[in-house]
Amino acid sequence: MSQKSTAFDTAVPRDYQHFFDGTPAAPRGGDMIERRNPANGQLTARFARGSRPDVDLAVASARRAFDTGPWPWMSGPERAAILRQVAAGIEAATQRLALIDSQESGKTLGTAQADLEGAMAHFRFAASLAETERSDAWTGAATDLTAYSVHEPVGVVALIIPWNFPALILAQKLAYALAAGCTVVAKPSEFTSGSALEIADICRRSGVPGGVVNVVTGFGPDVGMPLVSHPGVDAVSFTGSTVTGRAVAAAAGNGIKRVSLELGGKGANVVFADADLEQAADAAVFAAMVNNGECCVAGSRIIVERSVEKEFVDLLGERLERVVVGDPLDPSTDIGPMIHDGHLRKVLDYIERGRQGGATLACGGNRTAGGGREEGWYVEPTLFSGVQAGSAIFQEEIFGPVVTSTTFNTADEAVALANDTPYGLANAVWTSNVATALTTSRALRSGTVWVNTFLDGTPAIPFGGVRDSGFGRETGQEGLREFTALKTVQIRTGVRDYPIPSR
Ligand code: TXE
Repeated sequence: MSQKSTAFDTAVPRDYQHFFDGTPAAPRGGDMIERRNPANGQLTARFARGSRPDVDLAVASARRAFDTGPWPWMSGPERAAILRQVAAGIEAATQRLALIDSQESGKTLGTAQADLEGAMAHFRFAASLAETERSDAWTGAATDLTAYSVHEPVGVVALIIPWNFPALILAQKLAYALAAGCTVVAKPSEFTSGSALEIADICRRSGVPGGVVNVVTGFGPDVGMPLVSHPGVDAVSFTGSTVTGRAVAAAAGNGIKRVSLELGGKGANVVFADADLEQAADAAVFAAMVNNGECCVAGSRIIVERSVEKEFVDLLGERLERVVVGDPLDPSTDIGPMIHDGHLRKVLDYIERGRQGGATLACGGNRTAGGGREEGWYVEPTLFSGVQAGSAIFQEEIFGPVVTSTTFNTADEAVALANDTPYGLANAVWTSNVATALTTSRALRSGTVWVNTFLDGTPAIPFGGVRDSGFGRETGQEGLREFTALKTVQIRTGVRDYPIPSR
């Protein structure tokens, strides 16, 4: 089977339909959503505009595949072999998929390629989990009772995907749901649906039976909510905003469905005076600018010890001045445009609030022509220093190339500042002192803490948040467990003496 799939003419818009039962399906209503490339405003794709009848068909397809299909009953090694084929299929299609994600989201081609490397790694790691699945046995509880547990697939799962990492976040959920033996209905973002549909087709070509992976495209209220509340869906895995996550959790709770939520963050980079400041500054720029700053684990707040604040802000400023804003397809570009004009306005509005709130604008702060478009959706890398903890730019997720700097005097103060937002996804600590690293990382309230590194990890390490960043874990063994339900089987080999006598 050849999975080679090449790049395409970027000037020609691609048309996509839904994907049910292993084949494309036109939307019931017949409407399409037009997606314009945020880098140049040109039409890049049309997606089916789904509605409730499309959701019904997608869920029916996944339901059939789960209730009657071979997928949940296959052995781990059989599923693993297919998941590795999916990884190979993504590898063969990397150039095409990366172009699609870049054109639809505005992320640089390099970031899109890195996302696909990550996606392949998730499919390969999930394959290894599928073939090494094991559980507990209780053999000593009673002489004639043997019990064991089984991690069964939870059923039909809804995966709701945002626009910032279309292929990667899909893979962080899909690979593990498939490894567990679930069937899936994915709803990608209405801005970036192309790669999810292409990956669903790669799954089919790799041997995933029809109906196991379904994709229904459209807007959140039209497709996402009917999907979450659909009685045929057993569990929901959502990545997106806290506001939408609350509504998703409420609907899932109402249906007594398993739900996991990854809801963004406001990560801190806590820099102690004894840290390697050059290294910390390199990481801080990457942490704040990666994926155009549209990243849930962005290190968008610098919390720096007062004695080195000036030095550190200067190091950051020098580096940020060198960040290249421009055409996402140009290999020299570091950051591309914002996802859409409404988001651009939101980011610029935060910058304005920062200016008016008394923070010092150390660099950037403007919309820029970036890739040559006079009216592009580009924002300069922006740094505010002297930022107060109560301000909006310190508290709220900006989701753009904007980083703030705030000072501390003591380690306790540093921790209090880092924890002083409603979020709890990922933070980092920079220090050369092991005791400082251990005590600070313990006190930070977040699902991940990096020490002397940022955005590190492998598929084996679980990822997720606490507080307003959500709950549940993706990736690793824990990521698989989000898609399994524990059954215990108890076998009595002797004759039991019942307390109520039979008559
Ligand atoms: O997110 P939404 P948006 C944050 C970031 C960004 C903000 C808004 O701060 O600026 O959220 O982004 C689907 N029922 N993050 O508006 O609305 C929607 O179609 C069910 C952080 O794009 O949460 C899309 O597929 N689903 C985040 C997905 O939810 C609904 C990544 C996310 O969209 C729905 C993205 C509904 N009622 C944004 N409404 C992260 N955690 O990384 C929308 N959706």
